[in-house]
Amino acid sequence: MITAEQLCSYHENGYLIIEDAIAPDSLPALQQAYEETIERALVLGHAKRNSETGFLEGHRFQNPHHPDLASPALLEGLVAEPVMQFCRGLTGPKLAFYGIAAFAMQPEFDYRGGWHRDSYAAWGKDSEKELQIREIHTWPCTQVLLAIEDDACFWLVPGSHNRQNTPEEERKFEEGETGWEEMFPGAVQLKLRAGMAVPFDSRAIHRGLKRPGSSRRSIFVVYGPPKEAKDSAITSWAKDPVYRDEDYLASLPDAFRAAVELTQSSVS
Ligand SMILES: O=C(O)CCC(=O)C(=O)O
Repeated sequence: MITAEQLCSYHENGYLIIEDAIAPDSLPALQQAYEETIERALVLGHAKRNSETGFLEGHRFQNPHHPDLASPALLEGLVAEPVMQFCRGLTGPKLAFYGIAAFAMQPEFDYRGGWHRDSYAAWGKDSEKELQIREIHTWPCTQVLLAIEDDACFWLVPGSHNRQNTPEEERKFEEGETGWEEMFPGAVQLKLRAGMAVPFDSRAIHRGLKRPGSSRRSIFVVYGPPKEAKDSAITSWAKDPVYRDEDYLASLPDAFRAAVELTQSSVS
């Protein structure tokens, strides 16, 4: 049960850790489904295989919910009840599904994400739209990091989601001090156990960092209100007719189907 205190904490810090988003006894099936989805994506060309490593090129692929790939155990994980409760508490009862990035890295992969706000990438730092969006106190969209295996790669500056940069942050962004070796004041590293979920406000200053030594299996899924879905850069999948196939829709978990259909209505 997600409490009012947890929602308050999200509004204050820009993220929330949901401890057992995936029940421990559902984890092995989810982990196996994810490995199978990655392999199917590589075989069917939904993700590119690196010829040297034999695994994924880069650190992630998109749309593991494509009809060629969709696996019930994986999709059930994306709409796990604690995650849905949180998202409905934030957004309201009508919850659209915007998109997914599926992260998969082998132990030797060196992933050194830079510090950023997603609003910079989406609209351009200090553009009229970006400044307007950053002024909004409560942003109704949320990005959920679902840890399919233990994951200590995500870092975030609590409370940075709905305020301007401090002078020090501004200087770092302006001077390009955003590389993996940099630290932002107050940033925290989230050390997640498999099965935890972290909804976060992606306007916050954050980064991902995985040095060689451990693998990473995590999914980032974005939910938000139907109205904004048509303006989002990550909802283009919803225009593809393959996602409207009746057998595909009928195969989806109810909560996921409802969220998919709201996005489809919004973009068409
Ligand atoms: O890899 C991560 O944990 C963060 C990913 C990220 O920065 C992003 O999706 O914007």
